[in-house]
Amino acid sequence: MPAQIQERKLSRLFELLDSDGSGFVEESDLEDFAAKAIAAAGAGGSLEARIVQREASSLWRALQHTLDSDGDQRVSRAEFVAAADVDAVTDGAIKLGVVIRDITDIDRDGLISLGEWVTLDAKLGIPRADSEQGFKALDVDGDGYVSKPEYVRGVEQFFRSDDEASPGNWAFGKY
Ligand SMILES: [Ca+2]
Ligand SMILES: [Ca+2]
Ligand SMILES: [Ca+2]
Repeated sequence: MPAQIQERKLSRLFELLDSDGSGFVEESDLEDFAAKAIAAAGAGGSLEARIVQREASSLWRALQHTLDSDGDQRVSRAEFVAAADVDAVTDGAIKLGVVIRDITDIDRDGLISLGEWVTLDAKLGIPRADSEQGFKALDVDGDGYVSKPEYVRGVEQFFRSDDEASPGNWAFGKY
């Protein structure tokens, strides 16, 4: 069983993914999530956009194979929060997070600025205050940017850490 904090984090992510509020995450929700990240970056039609779409569809397949225990092609909240214990899903989610990071770095300076971060989060439906708090948490060295190592560590902590003090818990805002 995942720790309670991991259930809370994944529950938050579930709500972001289930954008139509149907109570289930389906393949179309993963496609929408990828499309929003691509639109936020203005990256439509690019090679990077295709990589994001491909990783989103790999993540859907991992979810379906490992978590859709009743086989109805949709993942309920209860099924989804079990993801914390499934490496195929957390690996896929971290990979998707990393390729989304690459397109979110709109000016390609290797760093995510607050402006780039909130642009993405606004599109994903994360409230501004949560987004800013998430940015501050992931910017561990406080230089005003989320570097690639800071980001990757944060996303890994979001999916894997059961420590209440991990900055990455804030990757998708309040949880
Ligand atoms: Ca299901
Ligand atoms: Ca940048
Ligand atoms: Ca930083």
